[in-house]
Amino acid sequence: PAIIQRKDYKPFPWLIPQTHLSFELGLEKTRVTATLTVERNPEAEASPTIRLNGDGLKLGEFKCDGAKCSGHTMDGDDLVVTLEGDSHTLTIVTEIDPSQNTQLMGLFASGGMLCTQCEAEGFRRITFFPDRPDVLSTYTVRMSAPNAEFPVLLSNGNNTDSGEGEGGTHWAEWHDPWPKPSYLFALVAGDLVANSDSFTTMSGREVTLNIYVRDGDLPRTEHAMESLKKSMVWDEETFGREYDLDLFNIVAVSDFNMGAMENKGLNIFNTKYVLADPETATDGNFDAVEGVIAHEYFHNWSGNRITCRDWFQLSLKEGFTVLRDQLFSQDMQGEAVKRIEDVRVLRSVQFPEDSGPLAHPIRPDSYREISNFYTSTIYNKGAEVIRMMRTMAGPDAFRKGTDLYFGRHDGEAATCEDFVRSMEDGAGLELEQFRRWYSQAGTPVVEAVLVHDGDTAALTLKQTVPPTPGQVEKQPMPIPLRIALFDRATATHRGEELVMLTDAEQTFTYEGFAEKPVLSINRGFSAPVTVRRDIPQDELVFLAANDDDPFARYEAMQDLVTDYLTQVAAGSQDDAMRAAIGEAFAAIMQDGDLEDAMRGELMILPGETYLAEQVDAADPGRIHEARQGLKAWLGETFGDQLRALHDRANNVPYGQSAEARGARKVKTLALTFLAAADADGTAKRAAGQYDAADNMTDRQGALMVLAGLNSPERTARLMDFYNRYRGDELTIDKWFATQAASLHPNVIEHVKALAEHPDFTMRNPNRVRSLYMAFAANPQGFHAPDGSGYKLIADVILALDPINPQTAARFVPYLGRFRRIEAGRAKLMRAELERIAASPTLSRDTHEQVSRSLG
Ligand code: B3K
Ligand code: ZN
Repeated sequence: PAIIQRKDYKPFPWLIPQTHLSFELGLEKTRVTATLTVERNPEAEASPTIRLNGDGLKLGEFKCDGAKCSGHTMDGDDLVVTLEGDSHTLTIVTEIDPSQNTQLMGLFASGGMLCTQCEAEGFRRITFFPDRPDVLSTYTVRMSAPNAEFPVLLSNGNNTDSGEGEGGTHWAEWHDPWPKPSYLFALVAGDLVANSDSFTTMSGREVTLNIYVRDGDLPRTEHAMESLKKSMVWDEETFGREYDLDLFNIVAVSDFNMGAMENKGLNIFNTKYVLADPETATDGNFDAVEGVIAHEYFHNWSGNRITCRDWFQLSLKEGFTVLRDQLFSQDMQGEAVKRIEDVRVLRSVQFPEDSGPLAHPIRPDSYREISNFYTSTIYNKGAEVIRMMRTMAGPDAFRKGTDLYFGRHDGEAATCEDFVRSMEDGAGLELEQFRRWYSQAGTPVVEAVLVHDGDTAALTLKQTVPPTPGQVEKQPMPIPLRIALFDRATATHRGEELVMLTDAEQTFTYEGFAEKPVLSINRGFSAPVTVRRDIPQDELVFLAANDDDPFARYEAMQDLVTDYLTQVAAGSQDDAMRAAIGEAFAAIMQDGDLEDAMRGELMILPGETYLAEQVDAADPGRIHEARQGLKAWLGETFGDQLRALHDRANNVPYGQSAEARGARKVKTLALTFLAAADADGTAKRAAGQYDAADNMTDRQGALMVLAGLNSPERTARLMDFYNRYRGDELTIDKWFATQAASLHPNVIEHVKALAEHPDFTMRNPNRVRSLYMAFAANPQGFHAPDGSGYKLIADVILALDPINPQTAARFVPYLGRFRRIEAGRAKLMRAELERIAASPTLSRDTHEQVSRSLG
């Protein structure tokens, strides 16, 4: 299959000022008539033909300027038309069957409704079109459909007209005044009800807001509506961005490949990121709804008003929009905890990606299937790179930079380079060397050594950027590190400073330290790097207790535990170190100044994937045992304190206050430590939490703990959960995921049995992810020493690939990590990848991921 290269970009030779689409909608048969006005693009090299992309489409009628035309041929899936004049009108008829569209790209059916997903290349499954983000067109859409089945007809922009048709049909016309690329087109037809509200923008425009769901789901839409209104105010206040249509629609659908989609004026969401109430949604779900609603809304400027020139620029909209949603959530929920959560995701997903065979820069140089590049690197590392610019500039200058970017490129399909230049001109940054963050892959490693002599402290920083596929040699990156030097006696410092490490090695000196200070570095996680600091254990303990930067405090605790666990996994047990961890842990549990939300963060042990990343040839089995061993020891040693913590938190009534949310977090966390130490006693305690629960956070938390235990309480509560929520898709997803993610020794058998459950289906991505992604991310099941976990996931990939290649390909990275795993398991993982590769009918998606993984 063809490799697309960033350096080959050429502007499209034609403009498409107007796109008129007419749909005769039906679940099994939809007829699409596209009428395009085309004109030569004066800024592109002239071409005698126009290439209209298609994917699996059959051309029905085709006309040029209203007449039959012979000057067109099929080239593979594309339609290529010879055009003699400077402007023409093309009429194209296609017929599609949404009910057979299991890929969920283009126009597809979900629970009796019809909806679209066009990013990145789904529009070409609806009609022939230059399906690339730099072709902007003004869309007018007419839909007609049977009234009874599809009473609601939606598209982008404004509803301009509607009426009754023949034979029980009706029709609606929509017009979007803002030119957009095809990937932002959307259509929805179905039997839906709306939660309606309104918002007045900063200039006084009244915007109607609707969240469309299936009848019955309406009571679960309030949180999404509140989140939307908060997002709209926040973007006005923080980035000066105002909404630009009179209508903003959101539609929730059950079958969706990802979280949501930012189509202009008509966001389409996975139900998972819309529906939430205390009975069925955890606190994590509430936060995810708020974050994704914000993310898609913010795309209206960072993505829609300014879109991407080509898909290599994807991080231009995604990295920036993730940063915007992170800053929003920090403002809504508290900066410290949100920052820790975001870093945890980065380290457990993006760092492994960046150290493996699929590593790529945030602006890649080539791809075969663009769907494979909606990665944590593009999204999360992309956000970190822009966050560093904000850290270097400060929030006010950063805002000047974004203002300039939005002003300069409004209405354009822009590049990462445009963004960087706006930051240079608007925020006053010098970013020549910084551009390497866009072109070099791999997580930089910074070694920090602090030496004290006389009254001088000298900090030496060395950086290396590891080799990644296709990039062996790396140049030093500019790395902004927020640091502070603590006086141990007073537990204070003289103020934080921002150190810029720009060379391979640099030394920074500080005068006036009679005693050796304690180094706090990369505070707030100011740079997405791995810091290896040569620091005595007692200094980590000191920072874990005293650092005034909450992230740095968390980090000290993580480093302490990481050092200990990697040693244990390597076969050496340091009891003094464990005792030090115990002291720090107890101090955290008892610190009266800490909010529970932060207490919880400090108590969470580093994850197994992260731990595995810290060593060469990781043995997942030993890492798992080491981590469980420490949990058991802590649960045993601090059993009384943990039970007291659980009891205290249990007495806090349900609510959305930070206090109540924090209490729920430490409540279940306390159980996880207790369970590792005392299975029987904790099974009873967890069952008590389950039975008394008046919210999903407590209920699922208790169920999660029980699912890992061999106890009668386990079976009874799993059955209760299923019967209680039977028929409620999102909650039954939790039932599948909780079992697949469990610590139970027989998890593989459980997963295999669940795959046979009548509620399991390969057709619904949420269900597939609930069962199999949860399992693939469960180290003790997935890394079973006999390779049965690998085989299971390989079988899933092979079975899912013909149904939904995009989702199938998302499982490949779990197997692709074999180079970082010990030899015995690595061989088994590799063998499964080779088995997949040998399949003659792989999709482009899966084929690309497997062949890159095998390298
Ligand atoms: N832009 C979409 C992602 C589309 C993924 C297509 N495979 C959602 C988002 O990032 O907001
Ligand atoms: Zn996005």
